[in-house]
Amino acid sequence: MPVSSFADRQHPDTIVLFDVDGTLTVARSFVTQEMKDTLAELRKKAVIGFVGGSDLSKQYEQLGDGILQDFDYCFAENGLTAYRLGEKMASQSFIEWIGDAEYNKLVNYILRYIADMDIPKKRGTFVEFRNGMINVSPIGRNCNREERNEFEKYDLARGLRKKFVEDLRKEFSHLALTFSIGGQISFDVFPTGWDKTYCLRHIEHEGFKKIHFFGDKTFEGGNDYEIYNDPRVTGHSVTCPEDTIRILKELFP
Ligand code: M1P
Repeated sequence: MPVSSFADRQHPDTIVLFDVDGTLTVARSFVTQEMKDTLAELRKKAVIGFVGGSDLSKQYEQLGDGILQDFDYCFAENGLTAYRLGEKMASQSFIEWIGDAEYNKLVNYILRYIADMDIPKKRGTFVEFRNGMINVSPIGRNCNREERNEFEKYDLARGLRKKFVEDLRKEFSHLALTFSIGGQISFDVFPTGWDKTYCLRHIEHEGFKKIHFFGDKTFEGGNDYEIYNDPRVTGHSVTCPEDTIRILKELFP
């Protein structure tokens, strides 16, 4: 069985998967040394992986240059970009799924919608095109940290992203798309089913007997909700990276 790749672990048939923002790191921030040490210890006991909504470049920024060596599985964009023991795994792409004609209609609608939004600041990169999804941000992904925090507060008080997503759902109801608000300034758009449970496809033939998942956005509408509630998974809801460490110490003393 493929789990023999992990025969050096105390529990080679146990995998522990982690969300990134709010679970391994503070949102869009760098991982602490304490968390790195905790994960290195855990890796002696079980197989470990992360499953983030962001693309791989952001996970490099947050978890460090050594992610392909430090984690057994790296799942970016919910697993649409996937690595096992440093080797890239085959996956699908959003553009192949949707096709250029529908994609153009979607992106044109989004850009017109943002052009008409009356918000105090607009920067750049309103649509980020990724392998397994697009990411849409009314302020634009080029905003700095202060502008990012300001936008988050502004949006929380007015529900701008919530309304944007409702309007998109109506306009593109003929497409099986999911709109997921997972971070501070944006939302992700991907085919329904390509949420974080997508990454389980990459491990389902590995023979793991126990799959743990740690995430902070486990509430309905949060981007950890589906995997946290998946019957194949034992979910752990955390409030911050320190909480993750606390639970890990209890589970793997
Ligand atoms: O991992 C959660 C989200 O992180 C970022 O969101 P934001 O920039 O809005 O804080 C994005 O990478 C998003 O895709 C991701 O879901």
